Amino acid sequence: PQTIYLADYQVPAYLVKTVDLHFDLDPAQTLVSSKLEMMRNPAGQGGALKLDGEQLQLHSVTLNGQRLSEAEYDCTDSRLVIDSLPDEFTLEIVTEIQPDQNTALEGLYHSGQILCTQCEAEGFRRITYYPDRPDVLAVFTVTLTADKAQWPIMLSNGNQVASGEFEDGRHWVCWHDPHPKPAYLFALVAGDLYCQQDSFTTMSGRQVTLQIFVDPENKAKCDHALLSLKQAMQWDEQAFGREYDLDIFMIVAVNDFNMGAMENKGLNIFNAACVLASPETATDDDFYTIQSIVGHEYFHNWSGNRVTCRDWFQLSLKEGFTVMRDQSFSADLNSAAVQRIDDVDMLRRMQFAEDAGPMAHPVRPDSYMEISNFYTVTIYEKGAEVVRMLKTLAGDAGFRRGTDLYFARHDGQAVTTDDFVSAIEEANDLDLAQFQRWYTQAGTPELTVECNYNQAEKTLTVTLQQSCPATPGQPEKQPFLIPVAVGLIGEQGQSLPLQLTDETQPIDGDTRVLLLTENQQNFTFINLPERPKLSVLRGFSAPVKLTQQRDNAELAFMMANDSDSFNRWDAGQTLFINILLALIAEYQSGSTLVVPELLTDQLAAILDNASVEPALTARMLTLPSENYLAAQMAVADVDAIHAVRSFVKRSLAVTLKIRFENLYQQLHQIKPYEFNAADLAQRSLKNTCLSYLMTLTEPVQVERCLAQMAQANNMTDLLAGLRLIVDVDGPQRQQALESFYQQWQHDRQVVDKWLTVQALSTLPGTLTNIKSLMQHPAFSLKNPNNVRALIGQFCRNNPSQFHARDGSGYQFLAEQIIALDKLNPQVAARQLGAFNSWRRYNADRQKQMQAALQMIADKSDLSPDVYEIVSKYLA
Ligand code: B3K
Ligand code: ZN
Repeated sequence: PQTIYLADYQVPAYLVKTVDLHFDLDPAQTLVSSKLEMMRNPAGQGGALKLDGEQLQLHSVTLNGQRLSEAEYDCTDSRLVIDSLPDEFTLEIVTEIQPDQNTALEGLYHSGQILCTQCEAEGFRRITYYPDRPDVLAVFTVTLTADKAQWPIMLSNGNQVASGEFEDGRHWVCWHDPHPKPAYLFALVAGDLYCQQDSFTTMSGRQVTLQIFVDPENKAKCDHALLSLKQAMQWDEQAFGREYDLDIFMIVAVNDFNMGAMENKGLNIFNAACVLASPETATDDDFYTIQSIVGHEYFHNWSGNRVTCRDWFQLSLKEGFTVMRDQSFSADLNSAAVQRIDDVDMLRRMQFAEDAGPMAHPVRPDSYMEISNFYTVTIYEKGAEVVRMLKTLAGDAGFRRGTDLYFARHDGQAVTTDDFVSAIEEANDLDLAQFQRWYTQAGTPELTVECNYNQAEKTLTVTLQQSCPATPGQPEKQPFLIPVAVGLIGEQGQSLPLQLTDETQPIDGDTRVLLLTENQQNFTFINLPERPKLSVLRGFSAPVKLTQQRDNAELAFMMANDSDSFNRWDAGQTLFINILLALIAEYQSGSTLVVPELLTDQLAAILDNASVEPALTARMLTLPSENYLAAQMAVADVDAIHAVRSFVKRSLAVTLKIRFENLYQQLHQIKPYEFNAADLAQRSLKNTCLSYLMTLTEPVQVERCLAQMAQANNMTDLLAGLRLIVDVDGPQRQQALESFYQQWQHDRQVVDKWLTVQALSTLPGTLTNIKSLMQHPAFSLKNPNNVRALIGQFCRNNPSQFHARDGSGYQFLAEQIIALDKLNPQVAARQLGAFNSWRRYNADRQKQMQAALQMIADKSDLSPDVYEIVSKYLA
């Protein structure tokens, strides 16, 4: 495969004014006729017309009404090239495709009883020959024809403008999308679908029809997504002044989908798991995720569709910004504090690992082999952090001025991240030249903080230092512009005034942002009669790794007293990590382990105050994951981490048993399910208590867990119980799994959860069980949700089993990737992520992982997707 470079970007040689597509739909063979009104791009370099195409059977090419002979064009595996064209012309191309054979789930494919498309990033070229690049925008008209009985519903982008029937039982529907768009936003859907309808009145008083299309069996699972959609539409009007721009907005749920969802103009297509919900079948986390993904895809209508990307190196222009928008939406609708904690937790676990590994790349990469590999946590989540920092720098009102300018200036255009930054810059009179390094330099900056208090002068000097480790292709880094939000806390836990040298008075408020621009800088706070404690990087004001010398007592103090809820949680996490790492060292040297009293006391205090902020309390009680602990060690010791983390959790449960039991009882109320912040918090804290109690391996706790499952009227409580029971080595385990399956085998979303709980079991024999589950009728390697639920969860989130000493986990993953690559390269390449940190383990495991990677690399006909990642991992 070839490497593509940002530096090679050229404007398109030809533009498409209008596309007129006709589909004669049939899963076995679909005929696609495309009529393109094209013109030479006056700004282009000239030359031949090169259209992209993959896995197409070409039937005919017609230029200005004249059918071309094969000598008049050049057709290869990936291109259709036509020379010596006039400045303006009409090109008609007829191709044939086989949706049934399409297991890659890119282009037009068959999922269950539905025909649907996925075109981002480069799937449209599997439908017809076309300039398949985001900077070619055209007006689409789409006519769909199919057998009416089998395909009564036929959808595409925009508005339905005409329809009719033929005598032979076939019918046709014509859709027109007035907004010029790149091909990656094209979509079509056909099937026998149930439709739930609603409406939304926009801020200017226009009525928009909202429709969700699902398989009839899912008709009771649409309410939450429809509500979320209306919430998103309203939120975008208020928060960003963005109004919807078509008369209809459609969402379709499909069972086979490579990712979460897709923002096709006016016709979002969703992975069924990311849109369908009912209290009996979906957990609180599912409800939460659905709200945020429905929001995310809707927000793309402006950040992505009305203003799109010039090229795929600019992917974070739409993804980073849209994630930042969906995070703000979730924060506004739920708990902002919990949202921030969860977002940062995920960033640190996933993105920091990516940034520290062989696939590290900047938010705006400068090269790639396969663009599908760059839909990463760096592009999405770090990209969102970068936009969030822009908001911190510009202030709330200034950021809004900037985004207003961006949308107004670039509406209908395909632009770059530079254009985005320029709009924020110009609307606020800022200089963001140095800030741009967040887009161009990969790696997680390391921020070191030191405080020196001068009693005589009553000053506190804060020394901030930054550095950034080398990443592939970037040995040296320039300093970043890092916004560091800080506060000062007195002995009594009170906020202290924030006044820097040369300032005549302290600023208002208890938090201020220091701008670190150099490798090292001092900031001196004055008028401080007592020695303050520094609360730094409040709200996680920048995506950096923080080093600050703080002993356990200081961390405990901050955990109890910091007015910034994120930093209270973070102090607790740091305390956990310090204690766990110290115990891991003792475990490695064979010493007896003792959990420090200070930790038990802290948790006791948290439990005693649980009613104040129950959702936050649940987070405060959650130990850092095994993978995250592994990332904190020079050489990750899987077995020690697992043993020590389990030991600490159990010891805490032993000491605090009464408190956990009382709190559990207090929170365990049977009432009708509702998705609201208070109930979510209650269930989350209750199930956290249960997870501690279950480490005690007492029959009474197992009874408690089984009783909760038996009484549960919602999936949150049922699944929380099942997760814990699968780690109990006894007959209850098998019984619980069997009865769960009996009850829910008809429901794909629930069956995937059933696969996942088994994939995450820490009992011996998990891998053997997974292998036999792969033979179960509920599992198919062709279904991405099945693969992620079983194989993906095992390899990524069950480290003590995946990293088994005999290498069986690695061997298993390599075999699955090789098999998957033949079916679905994108899903195969994703699974490689479990090997991302392979060089961080001990020599034995490194050797085994390397062998597994080599076994994949040795295959001759790898997809570009798998080839790129495997070769970068081994480099
Ligand atoms: N834009 C899509 C992702 C497409 C992935 C293509 N491999 C979903 C989203 O980010 O909203
Ligand atoms: Zn997106």
